[in-house]
Amino acid sequence: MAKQYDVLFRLLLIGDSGVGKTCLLCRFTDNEFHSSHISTIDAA
Ligand SMILES: Nc1nc2c(ncn2[C@@H]2O[C@H](COP(=O)(O)OP(=O)(O)OP(=O)(O)O)[C@@H](O)[C@H]2O)c(=O)[nH]1
Ligand SMILES: [Mg+2]
Repeated sequence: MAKQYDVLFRLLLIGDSGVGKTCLLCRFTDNEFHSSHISTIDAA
């Protein structure tokens, strides 16, 4: 089932790969930290 939202924000974070952009969003949205690095967009 699709995740239910009270409020939906769309954020664009730009920066070098592996600096922690996804982790920052995960911390704010779900209060979680993932120690593995899976590139959001694998452009390498
Ligand atoms: N020690 C430490 N590691 C972090 C922190 N933030 C992120 N990391 C680690 O850094 C790695 C990359 O984090 P991501 O959030 O995936 O990086 P990203 O900027 O989204 O990378 P791309 O999606 O490739 O652009 C992961 O292994 C994270 O666990 C932090 O605050 N402290
Ligand atoms: Mg990412």
